[in-house]
Formats: sequence, structure tokens, C-alpha cells
Amino acid sequence: MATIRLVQGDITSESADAIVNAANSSLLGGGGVDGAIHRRGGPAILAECRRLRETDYPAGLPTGQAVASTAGDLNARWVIHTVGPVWSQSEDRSALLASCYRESLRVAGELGASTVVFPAISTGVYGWPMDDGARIAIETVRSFAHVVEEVRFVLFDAHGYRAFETALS
Ligand code: AR6
Repeated sequence: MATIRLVQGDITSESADAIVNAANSSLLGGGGVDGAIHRRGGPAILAECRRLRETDYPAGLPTGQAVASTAGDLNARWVIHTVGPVWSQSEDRSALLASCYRESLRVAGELGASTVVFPAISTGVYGWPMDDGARIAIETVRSFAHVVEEVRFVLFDAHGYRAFETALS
């Protein structure tokens, strides 16, 4: 069973084998975590994402799936891009959010990554309520974390940190 740790801060300052990106299906960048990762990781990440679009994902990466690229200049070996669901009041998309965590860990395991850093997927631009996003993240990682040694959640602010602390306890 992996150790689960919580950190408050900027995910691009972390060192780990793999850093998970809250991407969109274009894989070509955006705001939030995605923007920060591409800015700090440099152009090698975008170049590899473009190749992934030309080869394996011509229509984009589907919601709930995950794929790895180089981590460029980040203190990591890989960035694992995953696409969270947009929050919906009328439709329960929790299974897709859980799938992001599970698929990212599966990819990490295949790569041989032992430390994996996650942001709170979907809780920014995609509007998922933080408390519920934290609960799904912790529950899913607890059941699938046997493939890695450490899972670290990096929460941008105190509100996110407290939500994950509550979900963990
Ligand atoms: N480090 C850690 N957490 C961060 C950082 C950071 N540097 N920046 C934001 N957060 P978001 P999403 C927090 O919007 O909701 C992009 O445009 C943020 O406060 O990054 O999955 C993509 O291209 C929030 O709690 O991801 C997609 O189009 C959490 O990270 C879309 O946004 C996730 O916020 C994905 O939206």
C-alpha cells in the first residue's frame, strides 16, 4: 500500500517520478495546472503531446483516460496527462473522475514510477466541488495505490488542503 501525503503549493515545484496533469482532451495545453506544467516544463512536453495526437489520439484523449509524456524541465521523469470530467449538476460523472486517478496510477505502474504527484483533478476550471473531488480522489487512490510507493496530492490553497485532510481522516 502506498503512502498518501498532502502538500499545499504549486505542483510544478514538486520532485517525483511522475507528475499528473489535469489536461483537456486536446493535450495541447490550457490554464490552471495544465498551463503551469507546460510553462515550467518547457516545449518538449508540447512537442510530445503533438506527436501523441498525430499517432495514438487523433481525436484527442477521452475523458477518464491517461497517457504519459516526457516531463521536460520539471523535476520528474514523466508527466501523466489525464482528462477530468466537467462537473454536472444533472449527471453523475463520478466514475469518470475516479477513472482519471485509477488510469493515471495504472500508467505510472506500467512506467515503473514509484512516486506520483496528483493535483485535485476537475476542481478548478471544470468546476467539481472540492470536498467531493477530494473524497473521490482519496477513495480511488486508496484502492489502486498498490502499484506505486508514494502518492502525493498537491493542493493549491488551504481550502483544497483541508478538504483532502478531511477525506483522508
Ligand atoms: N499547482 C497545484 N494545483 C493547482 C495549480 C498548480 N500550479 N494551478 C491550479 N491548481 P485546473 P481542471 C488547482 O483548472 O479543473 C485547464 O485549462 C486548482 O485550484 O487546473 O481539471 C485544462 O487545459 C484546482 O483545485 O484543472 C483543462 O481545459 C485544481 O488544481 C481544464 O483546465 C484543478 O484545476 C481542466 O480543469
